[in-house]
Amino acid sequence: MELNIHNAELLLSAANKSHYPQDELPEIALAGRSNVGKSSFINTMLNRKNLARTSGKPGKTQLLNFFNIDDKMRFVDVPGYGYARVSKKEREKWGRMIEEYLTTRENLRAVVSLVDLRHDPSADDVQMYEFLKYYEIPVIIVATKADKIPRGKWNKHESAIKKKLNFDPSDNFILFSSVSKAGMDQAWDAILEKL
Ligand SMILES: Nc1nc2c(ncn2[C@@H]2O[C@H](COP(=O)(O)OP(=O)(O)OP(=O)(O)O)[C@@H](O)[C@H]2O)c(=O)[nH]1
Ligand SMILES: [Mg+2]
Repeated sequence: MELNIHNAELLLSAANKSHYPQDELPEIALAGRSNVGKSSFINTMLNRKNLARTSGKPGKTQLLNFFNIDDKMRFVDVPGYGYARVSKKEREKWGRMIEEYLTTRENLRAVVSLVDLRHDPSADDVQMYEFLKYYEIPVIIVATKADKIPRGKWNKHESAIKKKLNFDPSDNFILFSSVSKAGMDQAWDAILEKL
């Protein structure tokens, strides 16, 4: 697929099915802990500074944000999980929103599941991976913030993450940095392959 990544925009934000875009374009969703770098991933992949809004403030993204890329595909930025300072009620609302999207959306081709390369995956990270495997949703694991780990230690961190996730070797695992752009080409290859 020929994609002009410069032709990208936020199409709409939605909390439920009735507001999702109504067409057949393939979608790639971004999932991960709050602050892991989902919005930064989108910006880096699209070579934009702040198309998907990022901030030091976790829990900023509250809705599913659909980004149109060249009228050929979409990224769907999903609110992060595991942010401590939200009420139980909000967490439940989040759970329903994300579950509805992931289990019913026919446009969904794969989920890019982001984890922080520096740390062992959280219980929520493990649960998300298990959820995606259970529903047989194709998954690409992207380990973010690789610039914060010396290259000589990347392997060690990668192995620890794979072990904790009970990683399926047939899935993609990509080391990524929004700062150095490491892993960007690999991530595009993996995504385009899923469309
Ligand atoms: N050094 C470094 N910092 C990063 C990287 N990716 C993201 N960050 C920083 O991490 C913080 C959070 O990034 P976001 O992209 O907003 O994270 P998010 O997953 O979208 O967070 P929520 O929308 O709250 O779920 C920001 O300060 C980013 O600049 C990376 O690859 N390297
Ligand atoms: Mg975000």
